[in-house]
Amino acid sequence: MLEFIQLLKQRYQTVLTQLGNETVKASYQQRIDQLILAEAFIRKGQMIDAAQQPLLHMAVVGPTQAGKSSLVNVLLNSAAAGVSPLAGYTIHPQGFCNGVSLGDCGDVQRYFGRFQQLQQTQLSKDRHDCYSLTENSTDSKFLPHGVLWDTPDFDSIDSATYREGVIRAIALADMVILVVSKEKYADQSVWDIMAAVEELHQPTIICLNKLVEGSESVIIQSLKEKWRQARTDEFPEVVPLYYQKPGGLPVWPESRQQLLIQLAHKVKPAKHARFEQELLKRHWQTWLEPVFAEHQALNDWHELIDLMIEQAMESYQRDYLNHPHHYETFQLAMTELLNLMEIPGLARILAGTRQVLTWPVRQIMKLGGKRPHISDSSHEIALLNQIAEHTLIQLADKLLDRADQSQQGQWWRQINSVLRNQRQDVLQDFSRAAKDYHQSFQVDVESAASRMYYKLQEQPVVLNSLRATRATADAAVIALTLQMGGIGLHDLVIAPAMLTLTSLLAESAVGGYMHKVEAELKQNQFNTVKQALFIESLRNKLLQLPEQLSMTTHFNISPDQLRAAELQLTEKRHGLRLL
Ligand SMILES: Nc1nc2c(ncn2[C@@H]2O[C@H](COP(=O)(O)OP(=O)(O)O)[C@@H](O)[C@H]2O)c(=O)[nH]1
Ligand SMILES: [Mg+2]
Repeated sequence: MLEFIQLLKQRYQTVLTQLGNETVKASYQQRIDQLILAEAFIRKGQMIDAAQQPLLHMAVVGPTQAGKSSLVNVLLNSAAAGVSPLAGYTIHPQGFCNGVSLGDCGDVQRYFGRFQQLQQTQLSKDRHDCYSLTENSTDSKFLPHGVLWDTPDFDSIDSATYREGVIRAIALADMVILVVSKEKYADQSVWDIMAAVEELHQPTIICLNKLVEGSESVIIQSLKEKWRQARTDEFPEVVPLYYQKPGGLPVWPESRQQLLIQLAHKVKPAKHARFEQELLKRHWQTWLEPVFAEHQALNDWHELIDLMIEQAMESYQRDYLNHPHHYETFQLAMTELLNLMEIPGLARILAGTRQVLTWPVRQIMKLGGKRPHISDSSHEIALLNQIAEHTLIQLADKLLDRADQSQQGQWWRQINSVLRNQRQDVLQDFSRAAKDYHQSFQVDVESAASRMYYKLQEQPVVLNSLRATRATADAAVIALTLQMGGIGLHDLVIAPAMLTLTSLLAESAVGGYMHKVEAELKQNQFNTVKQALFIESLRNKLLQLPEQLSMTTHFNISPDQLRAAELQLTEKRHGLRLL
């Protein structure tokens, strides 16, 4: 699941850079933040699982200048955190150990992943993908043992650049100390963040800093309102911190000395896995919305291709298989039958040319390259190529319609341009497949001829009378002319001698059988053409086109990848962590 969330986040980041629409951009940015949070929260879960006794992490978060760093110092009873009157002074997560040693924090670096752990003094303004972890020897009256994190603000202008650090520090925390000042508590950014982390179920307190005596109850009331609008869980305890003389530090009230230690008891690491799952489920539909839309388009694309192929097959059937003047395959079987019949006077010459029809093609080539092969004059091949071309033209038309009408207009526009670029390639591949099919189908033609010939042998009277007929001799000459390259296949189909021979056979005792052979040949041909040309060549080529859609404008997460992730999302846990 972690990998999938990372992948999704990366795709969002890439696609975002290509977006023009500001509203969409903002919503994508929000999802990226949510994904960063989810990714970090899953890592936190892994950290809990791997540890014998998970360390307690506490994060101090809040808007700029609220006094977070100052409060960190108060809580630690030290001056470890950098305090400044300048906004956006703290820009890295900075952890301070309290009652634990650095050696106990080995898993923190694994949690932070690509973020690098540096000494506090090495943290630089130019690099945001780092954090510090510092041992602190002073004793704190207020803190439980663990790591206290000072975090960058999330509201100043520059915060976008170090936002990921804040999010990672927040997701690492088992409990949260929100610091707001009387000036800043109403900022939308504060409540956006508090809403976004609700699903992490972190025990929280609010420190209201820089208070002037007497103003507190009004502000707390208003804080409560803000909390209610952002969150559904209980309003947390508020610790008022009064404004001290200039340059002073906030003072933690003695009465609340135990507050954070008690809050730590509410931390329930065992529930983390459930919370993770809830978090993912809550956002899943929104996060995957553009992926679902692409899959829908992909699905429509498949359906469209299938529809086009059905139409193409109808044309093939109408304009070739069932067309009295165009259907040449059976006539070719007839010429082969003439060979087998060994017509007196012509048998020897015909036998010499027999290989013309014989598979494999290489043998034909051996006969000498000059003679055109029957495929070259085949009306069927020309027609098939025409149908393929026509199919692509119609497809392009349909794509333009979708580009105008569909919500995924962008997807259809781009697939159309991919199709335009690949058109020649698709047609060439088809044309090659058509030629291959035509040549290999001669085996079926020959076998149809042989079947008819065996049937004739069972009827010697018919066979002999046919042999002796003038029309047969004429037809045999036509066949010979065809095989010598003297005429093309189309001439064969309309040659009167061939027509006469065909009707003679049809009217003879083998007529019924001949029709059966012809019907079977056609059916076989229909299936073969559909499979080898329209499915294995054309359809497959077209189905692959979406793979060439730009990776920078599309998510290109496959339905399989999505299914695998969704399975993990819904799988019941059997004492094992699945996420
Ligand atoms: N006088 C006074 N100044 C404070 C108090 N808390 C914070 N400050 C000042 O507010 C400024 C910002 O504090 P800092 O802790 O750096 O805020 P951060 O940005 O939230 O980390 C600094 O100049 C602090 O000295 C306080 O209780 N009293
Ligand atoms: Mg600070």
